[in-house]
Amino acid sequence: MEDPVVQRREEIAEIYEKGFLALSAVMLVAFLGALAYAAFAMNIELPSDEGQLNPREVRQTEPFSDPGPGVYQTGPNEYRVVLMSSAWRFNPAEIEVPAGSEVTFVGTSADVLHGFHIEGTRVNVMMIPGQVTKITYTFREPGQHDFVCHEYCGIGHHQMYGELTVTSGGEG
Ligand SMILES: [Cu+2]
Repeated sequence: MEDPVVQRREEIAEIYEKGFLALSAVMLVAFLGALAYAAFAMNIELPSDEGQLNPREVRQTEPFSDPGPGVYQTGPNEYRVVLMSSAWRFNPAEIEVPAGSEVTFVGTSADVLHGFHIEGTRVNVMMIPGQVTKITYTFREPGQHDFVCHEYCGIGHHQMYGELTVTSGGEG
């Protein structure tokens, strides 16, 4: 016959164990739910890996050689910005798109590590030498957004900024 005190302790331990197992399951579902909400409802996504290139030959490599840095319309409401970061400027430093545009930024660095952050948006990526970064964002409201380099890149870092203008001009 087992000691009733020991038996009671084992029963209590089992209740706690089941409780914590249930709590772990609930938290797992809650965290997965939060992740799904961020990804689908809030449209938060990670910048995607567009491939690598030889950092010494950025200016001879597509799309940075051809068509080269700039803003290109790719569809009725779609734009592609080929963005070159180098000490200490962005090319292009001025970007203009109409409201409602889905803009895909394809960028890299021609020298050292830079950052690219468009204030007021979730566009916030690193520009890594040898790495091509891609991120897509839809600008719904007309307005102006400054964009800055947010990775310290040398003595001219504070001058490394640009401006993105979302014009009200047409949803077309
Ligand atoms: Cu910088």
